[in-house]
Amino acid sequence: MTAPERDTIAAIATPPGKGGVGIVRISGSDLGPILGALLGRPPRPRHAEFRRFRDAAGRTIDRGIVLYFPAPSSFTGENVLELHGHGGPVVLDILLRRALELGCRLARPGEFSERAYLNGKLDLAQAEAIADLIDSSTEEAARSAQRSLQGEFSAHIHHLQERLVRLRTHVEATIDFSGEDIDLLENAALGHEIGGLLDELDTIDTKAHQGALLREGFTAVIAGRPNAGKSSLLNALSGRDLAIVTEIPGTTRDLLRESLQLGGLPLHVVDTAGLRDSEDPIEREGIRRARDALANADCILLVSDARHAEASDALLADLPETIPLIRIFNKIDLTGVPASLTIDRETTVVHLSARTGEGIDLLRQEIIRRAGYEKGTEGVFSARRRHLDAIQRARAALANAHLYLHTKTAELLAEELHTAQKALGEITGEFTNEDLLSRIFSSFCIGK
Ligand SMILES: Nc1nc2c(ncn2[C@@H]2O[C@H](COP(=O)(O)OP(=O)(O)OP(=O)(O)O)[C@@H](O)[C@H]2O)c(=O)[nH]1
Ligand SMILES: [Mg+2]
Repeated sequence: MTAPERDTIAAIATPPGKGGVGIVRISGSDLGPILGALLGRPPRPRHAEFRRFRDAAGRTIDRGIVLYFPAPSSFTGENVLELHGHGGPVVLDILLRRALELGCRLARPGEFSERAYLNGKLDLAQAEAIADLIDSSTEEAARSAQRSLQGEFSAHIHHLQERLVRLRTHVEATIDFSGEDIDLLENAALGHEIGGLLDELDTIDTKAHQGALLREGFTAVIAGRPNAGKSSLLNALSGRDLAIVTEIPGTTRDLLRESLQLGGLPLHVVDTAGLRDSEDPIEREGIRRARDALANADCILLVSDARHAEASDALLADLPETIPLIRIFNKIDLTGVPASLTIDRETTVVHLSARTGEGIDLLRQEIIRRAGYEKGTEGVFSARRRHLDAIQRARAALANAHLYLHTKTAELLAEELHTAQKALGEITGEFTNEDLLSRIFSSFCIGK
C-alpha cells in the first residue's frame, strides 16, 4: 500500500508565549517551491544551517536555524522542514502566515503524528506515547511513556499476536484436515499454549494498568459532615494552605481540586462541601457538586470528627457503593487516641489529625495501596483505557477459547483466537477504524 499524496501542513511546534527559540514545522510531499521562496537556495539535508527567512517582498522575517529532513527519513515520513526562529508569538505568527501564503495548510492537532503513523513510522501505541510523554505529570509517568514510545509495549503485543497466529494456523489446519474434532493428544498441548498466552496477557495487563495509573492518576474525593476537617485534610495532604478552614460549618462550597504526587503516583485530591440538609441555595449547589464528584471518584475519603464519629454513619448509605472507601477519624489530637490504620475486609479506618499531621503518612500509604500503585515497577509502559479494554477483550476471548477446547468445538475455538488477535491489533493500530483514529489524534496538541 502506498501512501496517498497529502497536502503540505504547517504549525508552530513550540508552546504559545515567549521563549528563546520558537519552531515552525512544515511537512509535505513537495517542499521545493517553499524552500526556494522562503530560503533562497534549499538547505543541505540533515544539516543545521543559519539562514534568513524571507517574506514575499524578500524582506527578512527572522533569521535562525533551518533543518531539512527529506522523505522518508523524517518524523512524518514526508519531507519535513523546521524553522527555528526567535520565540516570540508575533514573529512566529508572521513566519507561519508566510508558510500558509506559500501553499501550506494549518495542521490539525496531532496531524504530524498522524502522518507518522499513516506512513508506518510509528504504530498507534507509540503515537499515543508521544502525547503521553508530553503530558506526563511525574517522572515515573515520563519514563513509562518513553518505554512505550521506544516500542516496548508494542513489542509485547506483537509477540503475543505471533503466538496467536501460530495457534490459529494450527487449529484451522486441524479443522481442514480432520473435521470438527481436535485430537486428544493435541488437546493438552493446545491447552498449554492457551494457558501460556493467558499468563502473558496477565503480565502485560498488570504493567499496562500501572502505566494507565501513571498517565491518568488516581482521584480521591474527600467527603463528610461540615466541620469534620475535610479542608484541613486537603491542606495536610498537599502541604499547602489551599482551602479556607474555619470553625464555621459550611465553609467550603465549591469543589477544590489539587494534583499532587505520592511517590510518583499522580494523585488528584478533591475537597467538597460538607454533606447536610441545607436551605441555603449556594450550599445546596455545593452539596450537589460534591455528590457528582463522589460518583466519579476512584476512592472516597470519608472524614469524621473522631469525637463523634457515629454522626457520619448515616452518610455511608448514601455513598456510591462500588467505590472503595477509606474512613478517616480526624482530630485525634483532641481525643488522645494514637494514629493508626486498621483494615477490616473492604473498609480501611485511619485515625489521624489533619491539624498536627499525625497519621497523614499512614493515609498516604493506604491511598497508594488502594490505587494498586507499585513504585518503581520495572518495565512499566504508558497505557490508556482503550489499551486496557482491548487487553481485557483479548483475555475474555482466550478464556472462551479454553472452554471450546474442552468441548472440542474447533471452529468456535478458532473464532475466539481470531477475536483475541483483533483486539490486540487495535492497540497497535492494525485493526482500527477511522473514527477512533481521528479521536485519538485530535486530542493531541497542534504542531505535534
Ligand atoms: N484540633 C483539631 N482541629 C481540627 C482538625 N482538623 C480540623 N480542625 C478544625 O475543625 C474546624 C473545621 O475544619 P475544616 O477543615 O474547615 O472542616 P471542613 O470539613 O472542611 O468543614 P466545611 O468546609 O465547613 O464542610 C476548623 O476549626 C479546624 O481548625 C484536627 O485534626 N484537630
Ligand atoms: Mg471545608
